[in-house]
Amino acid sequence: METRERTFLMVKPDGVQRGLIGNVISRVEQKGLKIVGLKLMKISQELATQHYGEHKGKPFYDGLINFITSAPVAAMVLEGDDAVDIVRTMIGVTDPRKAAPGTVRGDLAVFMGKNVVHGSDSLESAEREINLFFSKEEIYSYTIASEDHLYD
Ligand code: 3AN
Repeated sequence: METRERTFLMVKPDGVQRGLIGNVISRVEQKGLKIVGLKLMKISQELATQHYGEHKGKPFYDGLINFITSAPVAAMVLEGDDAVDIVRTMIGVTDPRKAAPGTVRGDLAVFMGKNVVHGSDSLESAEREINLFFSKEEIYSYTIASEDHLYD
């Protein structure tokens, strides 16, 4: 028996500007993950520094904060068995040049700083990021019709 998990996925400003929100959402829906939270939002300076705190002091940090606050992002909470690992596999490794074809970054990006999406890298990060970006009222528990056909 797998564990039903929730994870955080965000289409970053480059992805929104390039019209890739629909592409990313289609992949998520077709895979069988349930969207339980979804919104377009502009990330504040404060939220950006909380979200990317682990990178503070790195050479790319200031650029990363400027970039992530520059334009709207599409933020999502996704639910499914092993959702954290599944989404990480679907988005591909950080460097799009090394990301496998078939992944979001492998298919849609060419440059490290503009890699279209962010996805939580562990269950702990997922919980932290979901709480940073979403209030309890913005997350919905519901059944999707296809659920019986996705799991045993
Ligand atoms: P991921 O998004 O795959 O979890 P992280 O958390 O290591 O990767 O990095 C967060 C973001 O910081 C990346 N998505 C990327 O935009 C940027 N980044 C990471 N490493 C570099 C780097 N060496 N040069 C430029 N940007 C980077």
